[in-house]
Parts: sequence; structure tokens; C-alpha cells
Amino acid sequence: MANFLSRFSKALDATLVAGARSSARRFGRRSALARMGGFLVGGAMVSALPFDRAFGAPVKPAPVDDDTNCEYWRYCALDGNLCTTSGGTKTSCPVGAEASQVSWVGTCHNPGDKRDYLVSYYDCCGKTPYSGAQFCLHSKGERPGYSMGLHNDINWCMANANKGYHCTVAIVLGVAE
Ligand code: ABN
Repeated sequence: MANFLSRFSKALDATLVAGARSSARRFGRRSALARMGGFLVGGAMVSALPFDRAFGAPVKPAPVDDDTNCEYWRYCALDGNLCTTSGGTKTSCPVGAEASQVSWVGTCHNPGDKRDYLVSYYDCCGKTPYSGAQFCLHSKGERPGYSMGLHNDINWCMANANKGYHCTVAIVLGVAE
């Protein structure tokens, strides 16, 4: 009987020890840390992968309809203050300023009708610039300053009696064929 009890007790011990080891392996600190590490590294790699965040939708910038914003389509080659933020409109100088006698011409794409237009930029002259004016620097089609006719960083009031620059308007001349 004593022999049987001793063997039974040893078998029970062995079973309990094996169970404790297996549970330590599965739920222990090290394996929990290893699993957490794998999860974190995997998560970081997934978020770094290049995937289509637009989920297939075509990505194109929304057209800007606001003519006080430099991104408005007809300002694509305008380098100067917007007359729409200087007391005028996009096609007329503010009271007290007169249009320049020479101008700069650019070709801009209108996303509204998907056509290209010739746009003439006239400076408005004879008045000091308005400090709150929106300044825009777009140089589409511009060439370096040694070719003056192809450079837009120029005061077009130079041919006027009043050469003081105030702002720039953008007049559409027609469709660019
Ligand atoms: N055409 C706008 C402008 C005026 C003065 C100086 C540079 C550019």
C-alpha cells in the first residue's frame, strides 16, 4: 500500500510540474513580452506600408473658386498683390489706381471647364501697396530676368506716369488654342 501511495504521489508530482512548466511557457512574462513585441513591430510595419488611403477614389485637388486665394486658377502666372484684397476686383483696379500700360501674359488651365486660357496681368499703379493685401508668387512659364519680356517679377507700372505699384489684376483674353 505504501509502495502504491509513493508511486501515485510521484506520478502526481510529475504531472503537476509538467503542467506548471507548460503554463509558465504559455502565460509567462517572457512569452507575453515576446508576443507584445511582435504585435508592436507588426503594427508599425503595417502602418508604414504604402497603401491606397483614398480606397480607390481618384485623388485630385478641389478647384479653388475664391479669387482672393493665390490658388485661384487665373493667377497661375501672377507675381504680386491681388487687387481682390486691395480694394479692387480681379479685373479692375481700386479707386485711385490706374492700369499699367504694359502687361504680362500667361496661359492658365481652368479646372472648371478644363480649358486653357490666355490671361493678361496688369499692374495697378499710382497708389502705395495696401499692407493687408494678399501677395502671390506664381511663375508658370516664367524665364530668367535677363529676358525681360519673359519675366514676371517686374513692375509693369514703369511705362505709366505714376510708377508706384499697388496690385495686379488678371484679365482673361481668350481660350488658348
Ligand atoms: N508685376 C508685379 C510686380 C510689381 C513690382 C515689383 C515686382 C513685381
